[in-house]
Amino acid sequence: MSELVLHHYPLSPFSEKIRAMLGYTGLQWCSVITSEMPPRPLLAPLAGGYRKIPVAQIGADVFCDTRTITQQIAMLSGRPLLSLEGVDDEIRAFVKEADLTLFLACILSSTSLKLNIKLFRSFSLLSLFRFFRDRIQIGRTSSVPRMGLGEARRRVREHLADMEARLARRQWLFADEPCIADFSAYHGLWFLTDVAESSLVKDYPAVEQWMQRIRAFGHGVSVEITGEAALSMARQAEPETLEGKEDPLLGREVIVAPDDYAQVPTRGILVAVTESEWVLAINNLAVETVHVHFPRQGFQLESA
Ligand SMILES: N[C@@H](CCC(=O)N[C@@H](CS)C(=O)NCC(=O)O)C(=O)O
Repeated sequence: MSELVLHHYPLSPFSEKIRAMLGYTGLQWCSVITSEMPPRPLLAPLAGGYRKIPVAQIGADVFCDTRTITQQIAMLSGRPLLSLEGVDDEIRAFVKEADLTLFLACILSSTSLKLNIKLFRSFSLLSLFRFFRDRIQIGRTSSVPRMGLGEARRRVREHLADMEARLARRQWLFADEPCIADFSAYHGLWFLTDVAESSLVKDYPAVEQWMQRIRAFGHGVSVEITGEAALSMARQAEPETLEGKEDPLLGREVIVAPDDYAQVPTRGILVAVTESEWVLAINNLAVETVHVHFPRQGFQLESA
């Protein structure tokens, strides 16, 4: 099996979750920097309509959503605790909350002059306008219950207090080594602290030290490649053989979309159904055939 390719952009919190995990595992990876919003013409042939970031790729297999990406990292690194499949229900529930409600609470709580200055510096005026318009549109079409700034800050503080209590007992949130929950809890706080430079975490010393331990993992060993090179890797590879269970929709054209926000659908032939994934075959001139893996949790599938 060939190397893991990560399609991401520097300011993306969910990408930071994966970059930190790659640093922790020491896996080598190829980095493709993509833009902060569509159009992403070199990624679209690989991921169909799926528009969230990050996306990972191993040859002609494409992994959408960090739920499928972490499963691959757990397998490649031999560390089962890094995937949802390798942990118990309590940890899964924590990750679900951290990746949705708490992530959104952290993003809302990150609104600050410092963040705005950073955004002004990294975008042209026109792309900044497009960026805000894009994110407002994502918010408007989201199915996640809205929360105000006060509510967001209150939730972040509650979350930090819970983490502080856990981290007073041990170095990592649930085990004596990092598990998926540590990386899920980290990325929203990374955006709040390292990108928006909020001081909210300062009142929680055990959390600050834990963040420092995760930062120290770095991002591992990566080589930057172009989007064209990633497409050619997919063209030159065959998708991995799949094992799954029976399903009446197998072999039929289906549509898969996230059920929370940025619900842009992907259309393809359903080629495998497992306990945790739906896999769609997509064909186009740029890649010939790729298998696109979606988690079942947090997504909806319907016949096309
Ligand atoms: N559930 C997804 C969430 C990914 C997500 O929300 N990513 C953000 C960036 S951190 C995103 O895609 N924003 C819109 C965009 O970049 O186009 C996952 O676990 O990968």
